[in-house]
Amino acid sequence: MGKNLVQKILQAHLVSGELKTGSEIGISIDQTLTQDATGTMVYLQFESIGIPRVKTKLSVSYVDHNTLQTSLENSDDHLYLQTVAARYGIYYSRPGNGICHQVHLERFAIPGQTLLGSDSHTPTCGGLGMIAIGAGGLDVAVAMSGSPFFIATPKIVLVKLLGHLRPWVSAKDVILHLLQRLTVKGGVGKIFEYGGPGIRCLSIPERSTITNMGAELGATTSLFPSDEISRQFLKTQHREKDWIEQAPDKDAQYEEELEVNLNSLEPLIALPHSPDNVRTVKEVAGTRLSQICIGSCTNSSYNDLMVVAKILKGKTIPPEVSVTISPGSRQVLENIAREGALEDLIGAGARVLEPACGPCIGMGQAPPSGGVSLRTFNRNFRGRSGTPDAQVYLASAETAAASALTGVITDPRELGKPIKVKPLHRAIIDDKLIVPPAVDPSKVEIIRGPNIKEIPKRGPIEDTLEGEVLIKLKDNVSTDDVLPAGTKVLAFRSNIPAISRFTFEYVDPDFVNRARKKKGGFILAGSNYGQGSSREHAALAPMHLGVKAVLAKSFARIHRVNLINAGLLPLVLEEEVSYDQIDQGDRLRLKGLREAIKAGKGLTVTNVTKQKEILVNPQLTPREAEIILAGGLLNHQVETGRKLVSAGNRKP
Ligand code: MIC
Ligand code: SF4
Repeated sequence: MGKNLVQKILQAHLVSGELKTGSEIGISIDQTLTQDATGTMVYLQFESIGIPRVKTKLSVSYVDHNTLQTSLENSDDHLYLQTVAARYGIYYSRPGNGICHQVHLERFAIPGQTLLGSDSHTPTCGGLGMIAIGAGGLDVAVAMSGSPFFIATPKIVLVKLLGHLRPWVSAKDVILHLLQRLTVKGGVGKIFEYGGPGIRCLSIPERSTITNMGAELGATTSLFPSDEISRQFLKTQHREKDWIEQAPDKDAQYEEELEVNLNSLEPLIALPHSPDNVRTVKEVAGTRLSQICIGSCTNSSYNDLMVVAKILKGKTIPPEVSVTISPGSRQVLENIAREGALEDLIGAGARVLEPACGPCIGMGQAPPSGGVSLRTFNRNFRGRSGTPDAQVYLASAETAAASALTGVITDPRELGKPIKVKPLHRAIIDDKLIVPPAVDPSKVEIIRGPNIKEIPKRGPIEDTLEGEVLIKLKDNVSTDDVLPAGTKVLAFRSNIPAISRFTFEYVDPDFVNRARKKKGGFILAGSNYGQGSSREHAALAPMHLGVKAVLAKSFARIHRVNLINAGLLPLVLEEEVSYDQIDQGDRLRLKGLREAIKAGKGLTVTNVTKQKEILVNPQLTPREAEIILAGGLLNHQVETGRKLVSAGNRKP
């Protein structure tokens, strides 16, 4: 039986387990990436594992989320990241060099390899034929120490693209179409492998727009084959030597197949407040905008910005709307400058920001109260922009640029004749802001400012957990809801005690006080709890506030693992009705936990207040059960290391 591409790459990296949907496998990781907002935790955790140098083929640390250095906390974090990278064999991409996913795609991605990143949009590099997976920071730290990454084998879905995109319709519309069809839960437990003749009309940055936003489907990752188009892309990057063909067998099998006829797509837009709330641009055309933001790891490539520049050239942006442009990388900025496009953008009145995440993570450009913002980004969760009552829409660079001319949502097809951008043949390559690791690590002093605090750890899990339900949440609660981003909060990513003050800030401002007063308790949620960002702070902060376990109808993949890694039990409600039988303030009790976890059994929660028994299941693999029993992955790693040493077989 022929193999699909996902199976081929996974098989080549398989360290343990069997490629059978649902069963746990361990895969070796070739490359890792981190960004500053998750990276400080990753490196603190890596240091506590106690390995002298990373064991991956390549590890890169990016600073792209909080580049503003609005306070000493940020600057101190950056200094820590730079020095810790130099010491442990990690490349360091300095602030201003660009967004991790865009830079990684340009400078480091290699078809057929595996990449693990402490950011949920790591699948961006799947556009170049990598298995690129987003994970919590601790998983990345562990992968850097040479241990495999464990995951339940996902279901492999073929997305067959047919036909050609029509003028003014772009890759963003392909993924918005899939979000409309499948929803933000539609990709959970799946990998999307793209194929079919339609892939030939998509450049690598366009493919990467699609794989990037596969994260919004909840997918483990998404990937395209590596073909002639990939070779051309790598040639443009002066790294043709990294090209290798990657394709499924001719008779490859898939567990599920979908077809998308590219010819039938039209410009689409996600309405507030979810990336799957998709309509045609036509349906909402005319909506007045106060702001347009172009950029983010989804749509900030050379091609995206060239299209925008050509649309804006010689025109003036109306005064009612503020337009910002964040190039994906310094390379993109230098190349659009060479082509004269930067001048066109500035000339039209756009504000050109530095190559970084910027407004996407709420670092500036919060819309006015009740303002409407159109963004080429990938997430529009309520409050993420920094303005709780802002209305954020997501669309392509073409739609954003057409709307920048009118100040209202505008279908780009109204611009008439399509625009052609000459493909970049040889990019200006300038890696000055990528600092290689130190040749002599012993000479590197790791600098730790006062904002770098130790990572809190939980002790081994108790046999009985008891407490109140501190909060009852609905479906699709995101990690932005659990722990928001933005200028106020991001500075404390290396300081869990300080950042935990913001837990559920926008959802329930009283949560932190209540959690402290009640000395911890439980969280109850609906389905897909913890979707979105990979920030492990969304597990560590509640843990720090005394949360003992989370009960939910279902969990998003990365957050579930982050909870386990932090030593918190993710408990799936066995029956839908149980959700209605628990209210905020109810007292819950779980007994005989350790035995039940060891035995891999389900558990009964007693709702002491309502006198009801509720069935839950932690659904742990044997390895995850060990982690929970040890009180989290760090404790578990140390224990495993100790066992290896005492058995006299510690690997060098
Ligand atoms: C995001 O887009 O939500 C982020 C900010 O990049 C996060 C990571 C973080 O919270 O630091 C992600 O996608 O994982
Ligand atoms: Fe940065 Fe936004 Fe991409 Fe997250 S989604 S990595 S914040 S640009």
